[in-house]
Amino acid sequence: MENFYITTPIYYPSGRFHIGTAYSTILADAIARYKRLQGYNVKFLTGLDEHGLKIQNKAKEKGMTPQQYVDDMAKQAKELWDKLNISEHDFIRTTDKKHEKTLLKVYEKMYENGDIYKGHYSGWYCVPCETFFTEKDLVLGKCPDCGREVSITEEECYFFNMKKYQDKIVEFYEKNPDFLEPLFRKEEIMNNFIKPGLEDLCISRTTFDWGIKLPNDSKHVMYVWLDALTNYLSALGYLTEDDNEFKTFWPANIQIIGKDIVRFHAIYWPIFLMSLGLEAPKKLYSHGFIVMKDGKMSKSKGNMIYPDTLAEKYGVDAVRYFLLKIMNYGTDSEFTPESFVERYNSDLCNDLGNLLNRTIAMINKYFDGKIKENKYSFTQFDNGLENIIETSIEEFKTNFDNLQISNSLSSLFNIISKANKYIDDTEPWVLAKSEENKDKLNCVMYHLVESLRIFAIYINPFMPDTSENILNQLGINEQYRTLESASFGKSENIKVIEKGIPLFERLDVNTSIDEIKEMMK
Ligand code: ME8
Repeated sequence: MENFYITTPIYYPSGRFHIGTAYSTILADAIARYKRLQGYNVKFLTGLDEHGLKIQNKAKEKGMTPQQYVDDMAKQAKELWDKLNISEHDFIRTTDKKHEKTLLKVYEKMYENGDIYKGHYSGWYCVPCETFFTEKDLVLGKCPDCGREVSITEEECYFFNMKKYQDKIVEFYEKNPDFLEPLFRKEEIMNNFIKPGLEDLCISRTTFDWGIKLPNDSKHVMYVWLDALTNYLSALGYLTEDDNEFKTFWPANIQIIGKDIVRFHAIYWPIFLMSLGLEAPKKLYSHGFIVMKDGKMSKSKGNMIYPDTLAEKYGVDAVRYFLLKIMNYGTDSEFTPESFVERYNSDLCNDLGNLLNRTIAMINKYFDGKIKENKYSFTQFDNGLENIIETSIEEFKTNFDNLQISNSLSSLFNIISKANKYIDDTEPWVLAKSEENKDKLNCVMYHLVESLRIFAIYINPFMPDTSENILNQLGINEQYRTLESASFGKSENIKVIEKGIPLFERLDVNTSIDEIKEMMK
């Protein structure tokens, strides 16, 4: 069995997890699930980035110790992933002993290689971002990442010798032009950061103590980014006695990140790996941000939306579908209550839900719930639908493999809209009027069942419950729920449920929009 390792960023537990954080995890989950369907041995990693001044301050605000605070947040994160139906995964925390063991060894190895030296750092420091900036990095005197105030800070620190790797990172990108997607992000990184010349990176701090102490100088704690990036290795037991998973799963096949942390993953991360003599991940995919009508989500604007609140009201699959559908490849997309309700009603309720309901109702009405398999075409529209299924699946695969996730969903929903049209074209209610059209009618029903069955198999990674629900209502045997069986004409002995259960209840547009607005805080 081939192995497949996929990771999400490890999130800062600095507040309740919003829909943006959920997007990265749901996207990674959809990929992990699809790879499992394809038969890969998948390791799916997510977790929390628990150290640093920001977390230390947050805990203080709440009157808790940092450890108590992060324990509480880790519980919340795990509950959220359960609620959002995130499939089997490993959950790494940077406060795990396992992580600390690897991190210390990683540091020692880099130190022994001569990549770390002691010096002084003076620069503009942004506390929330925990990043130093040079004068020219600042935008109107403020942090270029978050726009907040920065202050001059000077401290003794250990540096990682990035300059030593300047040529190697350029060469790495020449040899691996597809490493970072989308391509325009690579251009940005190349032009704005690599080509102008790398600066050595300060990898320790003395101004706070909520972190892992350097093994050779306990006044210093590890800088959050060296700490955080190492999670992808520590979760596999790298440089510990139990490193089987490391041997099995490294290098990662794909690492999912948001556009805000590309610089860390596209420059420092491959360089750290070079220093350790390790291969870089095969792919780094940076997605865009979910934004609101008035720009970035933020508590102060009162425009935050939480995935669990949304899922409690409208169902997990609707939230998963919506996020995966609206986010275009690599760019920002807007969340609006209007678009959520519109997609829910049109794609899920009208197109998909109605197709299933009509199909089940007709099979019950005309055939007492049971139809025969029917691989032959009886109407002039059969071949057309069979071809659509085939080409849509091919399109789906190409889109999915190219991380065009939203388009891959369109490919699948094309089957649904064409199957709906097929009903209008074949007019089963007319065929039902005469006994001699019985075979034709059976054939039409069989085509509808097959369209829904194949759709349900492929939609599983995106909407796992809906997929199962469709297959159950259609009475599809286990053997016809696999990817191998997902082509036209495979299923047989169909006995559908006696009374169909709606997959998605139609939403009243205005009421629901108001409800969602109410949820936004
Ligand atoms: O940066 N839309 O953690 P973080 C889409 N701990 N995705 C969003 C988003 C939005 N509006 N907001 C956040 C950190 N994300 C570090 C990472 S990894 C070694 C360390 C997602 O909690 C996106 O994937 O700030 C982004 O990269 C991540 O959350 C940042 O999470």
